[in-house]
Amino acid sequence: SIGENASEIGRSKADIKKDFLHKLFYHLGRVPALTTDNDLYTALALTVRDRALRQFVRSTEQFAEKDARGVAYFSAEFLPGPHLGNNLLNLEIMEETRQALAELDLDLDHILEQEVEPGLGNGGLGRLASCYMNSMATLGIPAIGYGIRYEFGIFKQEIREGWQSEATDKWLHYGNPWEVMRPEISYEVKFGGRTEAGTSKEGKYFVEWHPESVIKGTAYDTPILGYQSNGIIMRLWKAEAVESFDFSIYNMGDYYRAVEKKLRSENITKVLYPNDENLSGKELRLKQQYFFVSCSLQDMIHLHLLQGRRLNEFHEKFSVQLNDTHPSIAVAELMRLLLDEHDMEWDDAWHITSHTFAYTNHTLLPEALEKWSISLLGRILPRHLELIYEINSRFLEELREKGLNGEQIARMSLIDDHGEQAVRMAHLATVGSYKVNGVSALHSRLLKTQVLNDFAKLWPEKFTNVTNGVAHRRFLALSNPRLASLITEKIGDQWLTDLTSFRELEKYAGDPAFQQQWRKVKLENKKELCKLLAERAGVEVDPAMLFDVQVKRIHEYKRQHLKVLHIIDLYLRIKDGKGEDIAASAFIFAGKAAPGYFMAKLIIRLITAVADLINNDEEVNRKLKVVFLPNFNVKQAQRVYPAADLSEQISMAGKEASGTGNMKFALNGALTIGTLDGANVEIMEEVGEENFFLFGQTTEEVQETKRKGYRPYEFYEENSNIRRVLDFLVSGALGEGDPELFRPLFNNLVQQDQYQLLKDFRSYCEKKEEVFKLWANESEWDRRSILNVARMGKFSSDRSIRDYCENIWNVEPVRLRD
Ligand code: 26M
Repeated sequence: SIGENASEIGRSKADIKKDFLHKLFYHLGRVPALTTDNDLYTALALTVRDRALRQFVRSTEQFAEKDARGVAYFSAEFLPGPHLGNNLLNLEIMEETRQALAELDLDLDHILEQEVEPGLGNGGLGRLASCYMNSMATLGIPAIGYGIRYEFGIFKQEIREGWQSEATDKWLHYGNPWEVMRPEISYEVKFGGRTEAGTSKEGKYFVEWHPESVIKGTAYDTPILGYQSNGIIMRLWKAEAVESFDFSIYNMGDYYRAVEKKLRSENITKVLYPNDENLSGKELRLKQQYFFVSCSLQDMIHLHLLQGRRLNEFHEKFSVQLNDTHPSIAVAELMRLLLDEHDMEWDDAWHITSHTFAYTNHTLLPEALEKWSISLLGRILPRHLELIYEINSRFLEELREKGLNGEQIARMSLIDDHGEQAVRMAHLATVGSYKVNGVSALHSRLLKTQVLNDFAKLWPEKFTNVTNGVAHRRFLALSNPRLASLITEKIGDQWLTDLTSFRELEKYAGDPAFQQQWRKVKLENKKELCKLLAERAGVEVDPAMLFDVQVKRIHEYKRQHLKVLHIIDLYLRIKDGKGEDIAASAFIFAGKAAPGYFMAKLIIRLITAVADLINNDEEVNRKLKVVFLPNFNVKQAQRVYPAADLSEQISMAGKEASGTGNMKFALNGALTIGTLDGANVEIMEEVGEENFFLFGQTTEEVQETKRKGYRPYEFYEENSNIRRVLDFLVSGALGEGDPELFRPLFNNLVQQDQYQLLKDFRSYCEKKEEVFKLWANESEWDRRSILNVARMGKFSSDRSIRDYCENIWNVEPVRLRD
């Protein structure tokens, strides 16, 4: 087989060195004496890509041989992070490569630094998709990830005069050595126009769609490796014009018009939309969603038929996981392909469709639930709108037959009739899927009892939970090599494929010698982060301080400003000469705000203002430092988690669907201060309440507070601490002396406080006192840190993927031969 023929690709130091020099010379036209850093990076990446592609080819052959059932993961976002280091780890050639380069007087770490990561996602949802790719590959799941090859990923964040400013992310500027373009794998996607119904000679009803425009999607494949052997691909679609215009038949005027058309077509995959932005009415966003879904389904059908199978058994061979509602137009598109392009009858097509898809919900925030107006849908996808109406009318008829009342039926309809008529994409996804899951136990429960309650009552067996997990190989083995080695020395390395074996660390938690080694690792990691903080934020931090870290997208529900209010409280205490019990702390923040989200941007401005005040005040800056690290991404994340002492997971209960940063921190030995929200609940359950700093209201208490009529103003009036801190916001002491700068935040907190910061403030401050106290007891802190890590086994994405396989996909791992 082809896979066997490629076996001359070696893994020894000598093989790697030879291939690296070969790439440098023949691919890039360089000799070692005359190279740029990017040449070195590209040559090494190509050397490693060969090996990654070989794994992919071999895995694919074995999947095909076994005729195994497979998974297509549909996601509008992927955040793979830097590939090079991860691939070296998964191929187990890190040391060989390091030595091969050293013989050429080159430093692997310096080369790793050069990689520009693909920022093709916003945050948690996109990163989760990439963690799952690694775990599916590791477990031998026949899988493919389908998505969009955005030319510009998530914007690059810069801080200018304390404010966020956005720059375009030109991640393809130096080329992308990891992808393979597949010009022969391309599909046409139609947009706009009108439909026409007719009856064939045989008397069969049919619909023809006469589109206004047609765009071509071309596949770009990136191999994603699992640990030790398997490789799968992430297939991303790029939009292009259909006609390859022919010089000779155009005069000059038409030539330029043709070029213009080409440019317009390419617009579809130009740029990733930031979330937290009001996307309703964003025509291009709808086009992106439909574009990638249509290409992917056509590709799957093509593959299926190519293997000599019948379309009737499509759902027996594939499960399609919808990563949120972004790809949910797939339900209508598969119906269209089966009905209009493959002549199937409605009932057969619906059977296949509704047994193919499974839907993961990632948020309960009402403003984040996708809706597309009927007018926009009708204009861009006229055939799909008809199909959605038909799906809806059959569904509502079923409800009527079951005896549901008009109010229930209106609530469940795929069409929202309040204001401008719109399609509720979560309802379409739920009706069109055989399984629906939330991403943590709490979130799945709230999904069933609140947002999708009517559906859960109708189809209780459809609803399930899969708690998120993280790629522990990337977020521990790769990014925290010191801790990884220390652990491996103690318990061996089987944790790389079985994180639950970390349990064996428990017996060393109280061992003073081990604690000391543990502490030393953390200190070294903190020293390294200090370099980054000095370089990128211009702040000198003492590595002995308590590193108290909150890194995640900036959003009011995540309550970064709760942490800021507490910092101000500490500052005022120190100024009053009452700061003895405060542990010397570095408060570190990072995260992007959606460009149009004013409050989130103001929170960043508040952090930088507090940082300026505190870091420059000789009276407090030996005790407190505040840092905002710009442009948080996967690369930076890998340097932050290993250096954290305290992880801030302080969202208002009921709002964070899961969180995954919480897991990455705990895995690296940080203790958590957090609410009972998302996966925090399960983390606390695993590590033990006594090893977790819990504060704040529960989801039920939050809802009760709201029901009773929450009046944040009373906290301002009655709690002198809160009043002092809030008044400070508008005192002119912050942000160049303009007392009005933070007025919108002040007003918001005192008048609405939608996320009940003030209600949880006292509880948070009290918990921080406990944190400070424990920090003074080094060995007890270390003991708890070790126990946290020892009990993280559940939160590997390997476990999540096994759950998906068993509860949703009904897919068996394929035992792969080496
Ligand atoms: C959109 C418009 C206006 C305001 C907010 C939004 C919006 C908010 C969240 C849109 C999408 C959102 O969710 C996407 C997302 O990334 N969700 C995250 O998914 C992770 C993986 O499951 C979870 O760990 C996070 O808790 C969840 O927020």
